[in-house]
Parts: sequence; structure tokens; C-alpha cells
Amino acid sequence: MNIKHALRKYFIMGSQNCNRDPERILQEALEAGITAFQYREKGAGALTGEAKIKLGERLRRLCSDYSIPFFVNDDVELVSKLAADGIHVGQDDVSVNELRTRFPDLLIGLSISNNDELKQSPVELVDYVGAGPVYSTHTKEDAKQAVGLPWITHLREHYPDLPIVGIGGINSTNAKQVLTAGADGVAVISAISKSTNIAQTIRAL
Ligand code: 3NM
Repeated sequence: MNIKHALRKYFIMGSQNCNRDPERILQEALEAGITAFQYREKGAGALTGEAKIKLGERLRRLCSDYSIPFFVNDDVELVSKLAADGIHVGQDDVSVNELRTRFPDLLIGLSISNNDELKQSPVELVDYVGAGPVYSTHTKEDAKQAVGLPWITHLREHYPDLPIVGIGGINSTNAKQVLTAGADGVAVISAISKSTNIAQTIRAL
């Protein structure tokens, strides 16, 4: 598995991001060529407990059917329960050091939004970095101020080989700018989960 390739069209979603059946949405996105998926059941209206696990199992199976990596967001217990390929964590979640010790072979993604976070991050232990929010977004309740394309370019200049995915407010109209700024790929929630033509949206990303 080539992580930079996997980041190219990275779809993130939980049931709270969908206004119709999440399995159908993921199936259409897989058909249309997403390269990775993250199960992020979080925020207002998100499933918890057994319902969260059950939906995760179904989405995990779909990703296996299409041979793309399946990530979970933040929830360490879900890694083993769903046999996830990777986990994505933020600065205030479980530490990367702890994760790497516990799961030597797990793919680990870490959000880094500014230089202070960069300084305190064990970049050498992660498989990729999520950089954002590139543009303003309403999808994440506690999203920071948009960091814009310069943050992507800054990371790329300092880490020429680091796998980087841009996130936040990215859609089929602005995705190319994110790649041009230096990202290996784009991570999107609403542009796909709310799309009325998923195939067309993903083709244009
Ligand atoms: N993380 P949309 S922004 C989950 O900046 C997430 O780290 C962000 O949703 C970050 O594609 C974000 O609908 C939400 O804007 C992305």
C-alpha cells in the first residue's frame, strides 16, 4: 500500500454527515474511485456504543471489498474491533507515541494546524499529516480558523517527503489548488456525503 496514493481522494464520514443511507453513500464513493476512507462518527447526532460498532463493521467490509485502507477517527478501541488499517488523531487525542508502541504496524495520521503543533508533534512516527482547515468549514464543530494554502506549502517545504493531505472546506472546485500547493491528496466530508452526483464530484476532485 502506497500511502501517498491512498491520500489522493480520502473520504471521511459518519452517519451524522449523511442525509441518506451511509452504506449507499460509501458504496457510490468506492465505485467512483475514492482511495481511502475514515469512519468518523463524531459530533451532534453521532451514533455511540453498539450502533457505532455495527455501522463501522458494515463500512469496514465495504472498504475491504474495494481494497482501500480503512481508518477510524480517534477511537482506539475501534481499531481492533473493526480491524482498521489505520487511525487518525488530533493534537488532543491519544498520543502518537502511545499508539505507535501499542500498534507497531498501524497507519497513523495526525492533524497539524500550525507551527506550535508542528514543534510538539512526533512527525517521524506518523504515516501522514492532515493539514487544515485549508478553507473554512461548518462540518467540524470545533474547527480552527482556516489556515489556507500557505500552511500546505510551508509543510511541504520543510518536509519534502512527508505524506500530506489537505482537509477542511475542500470540494471539486478548489481541490486542484490544494494539490498544487504541495498536498498529496484531499480529505473531504461534505463535498462527497452531501453530493447529489457522487461520481461526478469524485472525478473532479
Ligand atoms: N478536520 P468538510 S476540518 C474533520 O482542520 C475535519 O483538522 C479538520 O469537513 C481539520 O470537508 C474537518 O465538510 C471537517 O469541510 C472537514
